Amino acid sequence: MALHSSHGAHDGRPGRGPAPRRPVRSARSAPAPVSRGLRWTALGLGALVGLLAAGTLLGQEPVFHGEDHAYRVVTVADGLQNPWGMQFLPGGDILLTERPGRVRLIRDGALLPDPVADLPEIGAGGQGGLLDILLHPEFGTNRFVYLSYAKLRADGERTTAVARGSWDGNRITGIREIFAAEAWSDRGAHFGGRMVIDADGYLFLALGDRGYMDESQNLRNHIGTILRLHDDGRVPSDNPFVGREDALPEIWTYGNRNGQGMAIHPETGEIWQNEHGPRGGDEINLVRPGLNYGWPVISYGINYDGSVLTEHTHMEGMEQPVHHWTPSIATSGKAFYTGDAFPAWRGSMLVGGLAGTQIARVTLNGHSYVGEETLLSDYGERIRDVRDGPDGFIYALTENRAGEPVGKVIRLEPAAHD
Ligand SMILES: [Ca+2]
Repeated sequence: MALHSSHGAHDGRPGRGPAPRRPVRSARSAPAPVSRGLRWTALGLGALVGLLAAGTLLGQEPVFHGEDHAYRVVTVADGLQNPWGMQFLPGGDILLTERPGRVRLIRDGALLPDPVADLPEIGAGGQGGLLDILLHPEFGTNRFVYLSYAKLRADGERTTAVARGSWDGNRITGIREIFAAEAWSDRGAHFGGRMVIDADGYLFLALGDRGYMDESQNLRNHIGTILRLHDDGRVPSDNPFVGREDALPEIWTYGNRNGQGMAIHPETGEIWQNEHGPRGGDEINLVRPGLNYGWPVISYGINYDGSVLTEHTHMEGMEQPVHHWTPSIATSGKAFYTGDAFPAWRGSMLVGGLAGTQIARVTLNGHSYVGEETLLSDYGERIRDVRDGPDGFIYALTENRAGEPVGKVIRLEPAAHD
């Protein structure tokens, strides 16, 4: 496995456009599917060997042996192109995004062939495109669905924006932009994009540094921050920088490099985040208002070319991460596990890894890191998002870095130890 083999972000391949879409195998009402033989030819011999190794040709699912639990990996849906975010609807159906600009629905266990939202124009390309999807905590009554995405401007620059629509049972309707960040750039990297809404109804959005790392310390724009908004995009009057002339009022935290995962702790209600370091120095952070998380003044990482990025790992007035990974696993989406299927894992923080092709199951003691177990290490897929399923299983999105339509929704289920 090559970690960060090229200069640039390890999260994607900037400049690479979306690949053509292929038919989806698991669609319940799909048109006549391409034959399996043709599909494997298209995927290449390497993928075929991988499928053989995984036992899927024999209808078996690979079983992995963790420290406390054995688990099998079940493919819920495949044929996806850079799936990025995933949410469970009441009843267990799944809404998910594909980065080129599609919202897909898994209904009764089958991926429907057609997208289920008419989106605003999405600035897809590089790491940008349609990003996260989020249901409002009061979804049962207001039906609100949030989407984050790269917004394209006439001059070709992009930023991260949030739109809100309503779920009508079959589609997301009435989608309109409620917020666009001051983070415009013609660069293709570090859009952030992960969202959560807390119990008080505030929407939090992670913004990356867009390739301008020093701007993460500049409060006059939204680059390298976490923002806090009302659920309709307005600015809360009690945000930490409201009233300061040298700061934008949406900012909740700053000095963040590229937040790709956020999750609310199921017991404390606290927001936890993980962000990509440069080469090394991926971080887990506890998100608290007004704080400076240090990028790029302090970091445990180095430049992609191996040179020193900063001499400092600590500085007064800047937060230490709860944990950092060197080498980077390229942290992605995250979740806290609350299910019953894997009792020994309950309370764990699950962190996806892209380059690290894993789910890191992190044990915390309060605000302290205790240790971690690497899940899916032999599975060999980039993990883009992790979710705590309502059925007690763990769900994840996998992707191919080149943007080929081989992404999957997978589910970890308990398996008997041999
Ligand atoms: Ca930091």
